[in-house]
Amino acid sequence: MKITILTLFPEMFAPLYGSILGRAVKEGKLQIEVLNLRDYTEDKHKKCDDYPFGGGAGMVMTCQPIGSAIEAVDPCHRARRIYLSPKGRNFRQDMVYALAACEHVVLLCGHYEGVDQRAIDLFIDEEISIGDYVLTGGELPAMVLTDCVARYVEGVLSPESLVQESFSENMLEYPQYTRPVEYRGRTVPEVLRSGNHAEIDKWRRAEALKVTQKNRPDLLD
Ligand code: 4GY
Repeated sequence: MKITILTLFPEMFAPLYGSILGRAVKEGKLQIEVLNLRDYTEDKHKKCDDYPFGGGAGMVMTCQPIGSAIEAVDPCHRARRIYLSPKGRNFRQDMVYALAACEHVVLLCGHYEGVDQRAIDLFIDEEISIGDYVLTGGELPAMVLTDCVARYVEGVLSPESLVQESFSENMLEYPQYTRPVEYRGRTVPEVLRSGNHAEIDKWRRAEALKVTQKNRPDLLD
C-alpha cells in the first residue's frame, strides 16, 4: 500500500520514519511519499496561497498547485483522496480498516485558513476530521491517519496484537500490568498471576466494561 502526503511543510513528517512505521517502510510493506505542494506551483514566486474573496483574516491555499499535484500522483484516479479538516467526518476505527484495504491513499494537508473550496470539490473524495478541535494545519492529522492505517497493513504488526483488539471492539481496553509485583505498596491483581486463563479472561472483560462505563458510556449504547 502507498500513502502520498501533499503538504507545504514536508519537514514535519520526519517522525514518521522512526520506530515501527520506519521498519515497515524499510521492509517494503508500506510506501510513504511526502511531497511539497510548492514544487507543483506555476506561480513565478512559488506562491501557493492568496487573499480570501469576500475578505477576512489570513490566506487561502490556491487550487492550481493542489490540482497539479493530485493529477501528477494519481493520473488515473485510482487513489482515495482525503482532505484533513475539522469540517470532515469524524475519524473512527471502522474507517481505518477501509483505508488499509486501499492500494493508494492521498492525504492533502491544509494550512492558514484552509484551501479553496473548488480544490476540495474537484480533487477530493472525502473530508476527514481527527477530532473537534482546531490545529494550525493538517500535518498532524495526516500523521495520525497514516499511523492508524499502517498498523493494519499486512506484516506491520503481529496478527495477535490486532486480533486481541478487534475482539474487544466497542469496548475500551482492560488495564495492563508488568513487573514488579509490588510498586509503592500497590500489587498486581492476584488473578493475573494465578495462571487461570478462564478467570483472567473473566476479570479482563469485567474491567473493560468498567472503564467503558466510566469514560465512554456512549460506546455501550
Ligand atoms: N481537527 N482534523 C484538523 C485540523 C487544521 C486550517 C485546514 C482536525 O483534521 N484536521 O484542525 N486541521 C486546519 C487549519 C486549514 C486545516
